[in-house]
Amino acid sequence: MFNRFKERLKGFKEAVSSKIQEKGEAQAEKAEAKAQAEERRAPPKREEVAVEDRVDDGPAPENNAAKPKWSFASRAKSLIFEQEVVLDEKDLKDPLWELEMALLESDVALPVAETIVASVKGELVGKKKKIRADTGEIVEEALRSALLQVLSENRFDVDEFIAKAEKPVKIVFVGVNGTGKTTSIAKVARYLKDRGYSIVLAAGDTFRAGAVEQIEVHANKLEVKLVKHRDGKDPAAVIFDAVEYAKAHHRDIVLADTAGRLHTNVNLMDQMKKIVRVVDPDLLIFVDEAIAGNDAVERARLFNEAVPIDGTILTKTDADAKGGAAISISSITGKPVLFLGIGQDYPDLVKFEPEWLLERLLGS
Ligand SMILES: Nc1nc2c(ncn2[C@@H]2O[C@H](COP(=O)(O)OP(=O)(O)O)[C@@H](O)[C@H]2O)c(=O)[nH]1
Ligand SMILES: [Mg+2]
Repeated sequence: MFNRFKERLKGFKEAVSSKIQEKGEAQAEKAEAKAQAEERRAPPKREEVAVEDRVDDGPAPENNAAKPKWSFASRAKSLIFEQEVVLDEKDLKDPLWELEMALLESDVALPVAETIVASVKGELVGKKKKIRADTGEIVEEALRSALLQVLSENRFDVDEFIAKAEKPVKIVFVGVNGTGKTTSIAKVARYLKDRGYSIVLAAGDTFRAGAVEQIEVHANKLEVKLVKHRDGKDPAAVIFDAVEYAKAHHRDIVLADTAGRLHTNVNLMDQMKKIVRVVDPDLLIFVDEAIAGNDAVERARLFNEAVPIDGTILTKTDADAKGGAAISISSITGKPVLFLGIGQDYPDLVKFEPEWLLERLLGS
């Protein structure tokens, strides 16, 4: 997961480390030159001559058996690594450019990349660092806090929302074809069933041949009710009926499938608006795949403009090397990510938690 992202971030981390090293060495050289100049001015007494300066010609005389003292020069040398380096804006210019490129190449949306870079910069400028200490640590910490900030925007607890909402809770899933809507509905059905809720599925994809059969297979496997129309072509009517069924039978949650559609298809976008008008969903969830990167984020933005959406599910995160969509989608839409799909089976769904994602983005 996110292998390319991690790979690309390495360049930035190395750039900061070598800057600290470089600056530290320059500082140390100066200190050493100064110490040597002082030593020339006032040479140390006989017993203060450093070990390395003595010629080893046989056993040391009795009076030298005690620990020899270091010369000024070598003492300065040993202090190099204890010296603190302070990073300023100029030092960070190149590394931060490297970071911005890494983020953009990982499909992080431009405004989000800029926010992250600014926040990392704020964390690092003026930071003191001992050059011998692990330089990777401060960089890691700065990245962690910048990403966490972005991922924590629009926080939303879907469990709490569903627990408190009036029943039946109506949840409609929309998005383009093949991104994992139907699979996600089945996963969410399983997730909610495991938490004690009763579920009704609505076969609202009346457009694609085989779509009703596909969701029917899931309904049977999960042992939940499916509402479908034999020959109906109106998804709004199917979903409306599913809601009526849930009300009549005191079911907790309706999960409605819909046909895949592109935001450019005016008829299908109008159909989606009609569904929203007729059904008035409690949650309109946009589903897209993490591997689509920038495209997924752009589609989310356009769907949100058209309807608007309440949140997203990002699927196929398990197959995503870049991470950009997962980092950007909430920030760009202003809507929370509710779940991440991490595989093809029912349990391969995780409730979105910034910390969980952060571990996978930065962890090994
Ligand atoms: N690896 C992986 N595959 C997924 C995930 N979610 C869905 N898929 C696969 O994506 C394909 C399309 O899924 P489907 O639910 O039919 O998409 P829909 O057209 O949006 O309803 C199927 O082969 C799913 O198994 C996921 O989180 N990870
Ligand atoms: Mg489908």
